[in-house]
Amino acid sequence: MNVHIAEAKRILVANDRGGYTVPTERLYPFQWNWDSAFVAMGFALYDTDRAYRELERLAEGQWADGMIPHIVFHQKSDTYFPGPNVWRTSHTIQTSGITQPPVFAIALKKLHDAAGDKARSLPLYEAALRWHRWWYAARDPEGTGLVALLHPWESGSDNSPAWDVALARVPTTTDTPVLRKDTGHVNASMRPRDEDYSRFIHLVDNYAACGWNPEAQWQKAPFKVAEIQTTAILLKAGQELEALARELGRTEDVAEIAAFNEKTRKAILAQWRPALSRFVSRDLVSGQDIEAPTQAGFIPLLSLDLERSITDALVAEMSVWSRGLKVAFPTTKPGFTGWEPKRYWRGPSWAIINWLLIDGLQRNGRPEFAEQLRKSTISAIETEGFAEYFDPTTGEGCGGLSFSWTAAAYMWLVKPRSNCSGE
Ligand code: 9WN
Repeated sequence: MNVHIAEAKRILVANDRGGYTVPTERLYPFQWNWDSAFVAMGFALYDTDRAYRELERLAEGQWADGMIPHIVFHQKSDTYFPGPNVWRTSHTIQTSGITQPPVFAIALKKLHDAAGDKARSLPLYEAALRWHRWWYAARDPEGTGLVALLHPWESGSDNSPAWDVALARVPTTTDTPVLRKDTGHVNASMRPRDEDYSRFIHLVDNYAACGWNPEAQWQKAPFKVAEIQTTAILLKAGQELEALARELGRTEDVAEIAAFNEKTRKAILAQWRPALSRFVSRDLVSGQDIEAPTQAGFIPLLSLDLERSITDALVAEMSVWSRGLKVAFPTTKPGFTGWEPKRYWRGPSWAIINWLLIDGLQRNGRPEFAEQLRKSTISAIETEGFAEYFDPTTGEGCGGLSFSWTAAAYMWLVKPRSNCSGE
């Protein structure tokens, strides 16, 4: 076996905490939502029982209203802030109060394809459908087809320059003391700034004061962004959910899911901006497009069959961003004022983002560019190890080490290409 695959599997064993996988020890000592979905796809390649466990344990955190939270606090740990006492939620197992990108149904489809265990897939399918209904009810109450985030942590791209304008409106005052732990684990120059954390916690205080009620939060939210990356992931997950509904004999759900998907497909297309050669998010507080150049604008490749002219423009723009880099794809356009190649989501390259882009490029008939990105991601990991992310200019592995989703991504990326997208 390839030594790196053996190492990737070893990391997933080391990060196992009893049927669920922490992203990495100490820095992230709980179960994170989209991390676990990526990890489940990794397990689906060689241990489908463990892959089902990963999703089942995540679904234990699902709220009565359908939301699957961004963190499930299965066990206590004092190495992370903010912990359950800051979130003040009321689910049986302690959880955070916000969500994360809905990769879950994408993972379930790959797992069901690999294991074909209808009895085990069905409850997870039902959990995914309840979550998708929650997205449309709670985060798109006006029925636009784009879903909104009320906290930057919900995007999974916490300190992206995409939030700079919208987040600047959020006060830095907090009721909860901000007692960061992350900067005790990794260098502060790689992490969000203190000011970002004050605003993040201001939002948590604000929503906790709403009793985590979605309608009250929607009314009170000082941060509300109809976000293109999350919406594009939701559409891909919706497409997989529609296929699963048929495969699992839930034909009564098909029309509902197909209607979600069609509304969202049209809404994403309406966010195409030819002058920028990207799709854009919308700031729902100001009503303005968010034009900051981030990776999010290319993620619709994953879930839409785009016209040739749009794919050509996206790929041309992606090539410009990637020029001269040691590891593509940068999460912020190099040279942009907000670009910082080591600071988390303000420039670095992430294996899971590349995985989504590679699948999207393949879907849209650009295998050469997909292949370039795949090789550069594999080589970064083989050279630097399973780091949380990579400095695109030097290739240096940054952030947390022995990172679970980098291990899962590696296993998918080294698979023979005809199976890469699982389709
Ligand atoms: C907040 C676990 C998570 C990822 C996110 C990443 C980071 C948390 C943090 O770590 O976010 O959710 O405390 O920085 O931004 O994408 O899911 O790996």
